[in-house]
This record gives sequence, C-alpha cells and structure tokens, in this order.
Amino acid sequence: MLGPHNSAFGQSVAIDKNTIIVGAPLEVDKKIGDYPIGAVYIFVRFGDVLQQQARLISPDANDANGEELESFGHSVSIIGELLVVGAPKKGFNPTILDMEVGAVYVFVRDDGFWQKPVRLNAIDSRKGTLFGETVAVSEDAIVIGKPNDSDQSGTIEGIGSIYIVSLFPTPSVLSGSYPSDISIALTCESYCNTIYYTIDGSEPAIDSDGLPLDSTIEYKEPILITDNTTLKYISVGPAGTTTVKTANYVIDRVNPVLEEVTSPINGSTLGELSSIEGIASDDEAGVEQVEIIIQDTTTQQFANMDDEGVFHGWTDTPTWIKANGTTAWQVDTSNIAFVTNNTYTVIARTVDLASNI
Ligand SMILES: [Ca+2]
Repeated sequence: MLGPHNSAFGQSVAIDKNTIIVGAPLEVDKKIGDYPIGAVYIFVRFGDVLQQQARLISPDANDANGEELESFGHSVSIIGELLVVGAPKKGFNPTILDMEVGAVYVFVRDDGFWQKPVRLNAIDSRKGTLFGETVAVSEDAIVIGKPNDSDQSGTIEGIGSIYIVSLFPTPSVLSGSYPSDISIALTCESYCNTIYYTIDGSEPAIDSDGLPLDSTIEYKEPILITDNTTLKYISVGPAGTTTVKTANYVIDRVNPVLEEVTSPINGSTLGELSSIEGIASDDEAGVEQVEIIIQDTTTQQFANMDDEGVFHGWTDTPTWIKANGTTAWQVDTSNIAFVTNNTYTVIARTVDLASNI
C-alpha cells in the first residue's frame, strides 16, 4: 500500500483489532493550500481485504497564519473507537504567533463515522517543545509526550515531559474512615459514557450489550454509604472499559476509648517522672492519636510542650501534648521541670481515624 507523493505516509502506524491507522504528516492538501498539513488514513479489514474507511485532516489546518508545517499524523494511537493524533509542530492558535508548540487531536468513531475531534493543548507550551511528538492510548488513559519541554522556569531545556489524560472515573470522597454516612458521586472528565460499580466487593462486569451483570449497578445518582463498604468501579467509553478501581470506606460512629493511664499509677508519690504511659482502643477505624494535658495542681499551671517534645515552661493555658503510639501510648516527660512536693494531674483524650473523640 502506497501513500501520496512526498507525504511521509507510514511515518506513524497503529492497529487495534480490524482498524489500521497510518499517518502521513507531510501530505499537502491542495484544497487548503500548498504547504504540508498532514493527514491520517484509516483502513478497516474486511476478511482479507483492507478498505479505506476515512482520511482525516486537522480541523484547523487552514489557520489564518498559514502554518507551514503542522506534522498532523506524526504520531497516532488507537484503541476501540478512540483515535489520538499528534501534530507536534502545530501553532498554538491563529492569533498567537508562537508557532510549533504542538497539539493533539482526539477522534471518536461513532457507528463507523469519525466525529469532529477535540483538540488538546499543553497550555504551558513554548515554541519547539513538540507536544504530541508521541501519543499512546489504552482503556485507562491517553498519554502525550513533549520531548523538548523545558523545566517550569524555562531555563533548563530539553528535559521532556509527558501529559496524562485519565479515562478513569473519580469518586467524590476518598478512601478512608468517616464518622457518619457519606454520599459518593462518581464522575469522569472525558471519553466516558457510562459508569458501573459494585458495593459488595465483587468485580463490576457488563455483558456485550453494556448491560450490568450480577450485582453490578449502572451509576445514575450519588451512592449513599451507611456501613463499611468496598466500592469497585469502572467506566465504559469509546476506548473500551477501564481497569477496575477500588475505594474502601469505614463508617465509624463509635468514639474511641481511653482505657487508662497505666504508669504512673494514680496517687503515686514519685522521686522522678520520666514518662507517662497508657492504653487506648477504638472500634472500627482505630486510634489515630492520644493527647494529654499535665496540670500542676499546686500552681494551677499547665506544662507547655511542643510536638517535637521540647518543654517550654508552665503556662496559664492548657496545651494538648501529643503522645507517641496509639493503642499503647507514651509521653516522654523527662524534660519537664517538675517541682518537688507539688502535685500533678493528667487529663488524656483520644481521637480515632474517623475523627471521633
Ligand atoms: Ca471509633
């Protein structure tokens, strides 16, 4: 199979199932002008025969500035009904004279017809950075290479970068522990038609007609989570079905328990006090932090200690001192200036991972 004269037909190729993509980035289109704008050819195999399904060009190839070399089709990648085409020498837009920043076009095939593409730009691009020099696509993401990119200040050139467009859905609430019911919205930004999920721990699955199987549910409205739940979710779009992602939610309505201060024992008379120790427990989420206040009951003042364990004297305002450990906790008090014959009171509290106190 041969391409048009001087078109660089075959500069890039890609295949998925019966569809073959060929880039011809130097092709001249006489209808638009005398300069190379590039083209992409799509062939579909029927039995042993390859038939041309479409010839695609950049929808903004006739920019007012007459960009002479766009290299549309320099890179191509296809999966399912989603085609990504790089044009690494494309100008930013007709009104900004910063040429050769590169652009990427995403085409979706609907019922055999290729729709008008969406153009992706690297908004921080500078001339000659070659956004779209390379492209790759899977069910999960579009990846775009910009091999001549410089660092953010623009002083170190040619370090390169990549851009990733995720095709995954995103839950509105992150995995974690929460003290009450939560409502989770699932959204996806681009190239996703339908989201499916399960809340029983099984893998979401759909049949060949896109109908949910077994305990799989088509997402239509936010999901109310009232108990510990494993949420698994996928999205389906022109690229196919994404890999299953999982989020875990713990609903913890139970306050943590500060079992006791184990050392020193309440009422002790001590020669020195180098540490205060105790135990705590929590249902569901688990203990996150134990804190104590140490009060001198003789002077009514409070020990002031920072998170690094440095003692800053006695003050009139209580300071919560963070303990080390969780279910078995300990505060190093060897730096605190206790006064002989004074008495001291310890107040302790604990918070769990769902923020219950
Ligand atoms: Ca709890």
